[in-house]
Order: sequence, then structure tokens, then C-alpha cells
Amino acid sequence: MATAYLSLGSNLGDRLGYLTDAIRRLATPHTRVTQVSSIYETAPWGNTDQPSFLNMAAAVETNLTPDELLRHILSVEQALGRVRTVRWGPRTVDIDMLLFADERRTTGDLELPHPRMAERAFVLVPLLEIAPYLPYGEALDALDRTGIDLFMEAEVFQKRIFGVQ
Ligand code: GSY
Repeated sequence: MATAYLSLGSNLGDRLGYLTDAIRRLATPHTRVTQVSSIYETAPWGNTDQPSFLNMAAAVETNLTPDELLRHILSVEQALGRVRTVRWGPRTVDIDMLLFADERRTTGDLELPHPRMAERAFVLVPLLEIAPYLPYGEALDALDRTGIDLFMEAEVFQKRIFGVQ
């Protein structure tokens, strides 16, 4: 089993509904969602002329390979109506694989660690909430966190996804 960390975002339609559905669909017999972060409302980065995002992070334990997990992620995005048209444009749901165990890759469709994760506070704030031991604290300290607001605490979101435990 390997642990992978994912970043999720949505800025179209029922944003919270898309994130909830995405987490439920990520969970399968081969992939267990072990942690979810709080949800943050974040100002758009890149193309700023689009609605604000809800962003979160999740940890999964999986017996898939990185490429198989990527295919699973893409199938969840597609099931939720993600259409990859405008680069950095609005999306129902976006799921990025940030880390997969100690895997390092600098070429191909899947680069690991995600090549731009250390530049984005909307990725690192939720990621370090669930995994404060990851070596990205200094990177986050150097970033501007303006426009990142708590939207829903992790415990409340967990109950929404999995029911009361
Ligand atoms: O890179 C993921 C999609 N995305 C986001 C996002 O998830 N959050 C914020 N705040 N801005 C973004 N710009 C893009 S593209």
C-alpha cells in the first residue's frame, strides 16, 4: 500500500457537492480515503477572471500504481463533468496528485511531486493541515495567503461525506 496526497478544487455550480461526490468516488476497494482537510474558499490563481474556488486536500492509501491512480482520478473528474477546455479556466472539479509515496518523476503526463505545488498557498494550506510533517512549511511561509478563508471544518465535511462515525 502507498500513501498519496491529492489536491481538489471546484469553482463551478454546486462546488461543495462536487467535492463531496469526488471524495466518495475516489474511495474504492483499492483506494481508501484516510484523511480529508477542511475546505477553504480561495481567490482564483492564474486566470483571475473566474469564480472563487473551494479547495481541499485528501490522503489516500492505495494498492494502485501512480499511473493507475491517475487514471482513476481522471475517471472521477470525467464522471463529475470536468471538461478540459480552457487551461486554468473554471472547472466542476479538479483533482491533482501532489505526492505518491517517495515517487519522483520529471517527465510524462504525471510529474511527482507535483511541479507547481510549492508555489500555491491554496494547495499547501489544506495539505499541511492533514500532513504537517511534509517538508513544505518553509515554502508556505514564503507565500501570500491572502484570499484563503476557512469555508468548512474537516470534521463537519467528514460527517457530510461518510456520515456520523
Ligand atoms: O490548479 C487547480 C485549479 N486552479 C485553482 C484552484 O484550485 N484554486 C485557486 N484558488 N485558483 C486556481 N486556479 C486554478 S487553474
